[in-house]
Amino acid sequence: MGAAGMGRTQAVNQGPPAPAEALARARAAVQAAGRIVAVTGAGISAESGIPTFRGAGGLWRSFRPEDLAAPEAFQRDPRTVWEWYAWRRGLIAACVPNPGHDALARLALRQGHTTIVTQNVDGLHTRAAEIQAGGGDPTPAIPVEVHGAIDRDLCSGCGVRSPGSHSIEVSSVETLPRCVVCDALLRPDVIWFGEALETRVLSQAFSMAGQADVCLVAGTSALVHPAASIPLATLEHGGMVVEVNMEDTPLTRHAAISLRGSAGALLPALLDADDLP
Ligand code: BV8
Ligand code: ZN
Repeated sequence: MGAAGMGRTQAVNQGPPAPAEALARARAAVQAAGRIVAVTGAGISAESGIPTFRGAGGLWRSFRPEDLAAPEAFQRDPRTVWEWYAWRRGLIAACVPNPGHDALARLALRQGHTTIVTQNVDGLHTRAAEIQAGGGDPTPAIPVEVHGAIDRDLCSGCGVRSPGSHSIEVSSVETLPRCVVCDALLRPDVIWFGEALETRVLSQAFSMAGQADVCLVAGTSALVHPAASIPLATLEHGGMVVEVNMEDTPLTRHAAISLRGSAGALLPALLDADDLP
């Protein structure tokens, strides 16, 4: 039982059950696949209690992403940006991986040729990898984090990275965290809108997708580029896209199979080996 078995996970409307025939076809494709790349978005963390960006009650429903997740916003008003990220850090710290994260981690640990690529910055895939590895080597299930990690700090001056603190005083600019090396303001180590993704990380994600037989896309609106194009690399290589989402996305028309339902319910049904207890 993953941590989700011990922690609280969020019951979400799982929508109508995915047709058994589509699920069986997707299961067969995954089992026959030599190489698999999973690309995840905020939807896979919804059942852990982390609001998505664009859905109802989402993180960005109340303001535009450019208002906070952008270098200009940090330049203009670092205090408000830190207030939002400190709040998100606190929220995430109280959440645990859910059965969707756990099933992906078990597949990667079992199957050996599975790469998890995530747009999420919440670190839940890493926590699921460590829990599911049960003291063994979690590395095969550690994700490629294309948008960075919210629990790491990055110096806005000299680029030094450090573990993010959970007790940031956001009452004034003067109390915001500063770099011990150059005294510039620290920022969360995430990729903001208008910022380039790390070339090495992005090339790794596209290269793995370009070698995959199946790209399993779970919980993303497929609106944010260049991450949204990663699954297309699998198609160009002759592989197939299998989508898990509560609704249609721009990727749905590219998917050989698109399963409607929640990642927390569908991924264990799709991925867990037959002989799992
Ligand atoms: C770049 C980190 C170039 C920060 C994030 C026009 C103007 C300006 C820019 C652009 C433009 N057009 C395109 C761009 C580029 C822009 C972009 O794509 N904008 C979009 C909005 C149009 N991209 C960029 O700016 C990127 N950089 O292009 O740089 C460049 C090149 C060289 C030199 C300089 C610059 C940088 C993009 C990265 C932005 N950072 N996050 C933070 O988190 O605070 S993006 C943010 O969105 C998150 O990372 C998130 O993961 C990502 C994608 O969102 P989703 O994960 O898909 O989440 P969403 O809420 O949208 O959807 C959830 C889905 O889950 C839904 O489909 C829902 O149905 C489903 N769901 C819900 N519950 C469940 C579920 N599914 C299954 N089970 C459930 N239970
Ligand atoms: Zn510095």
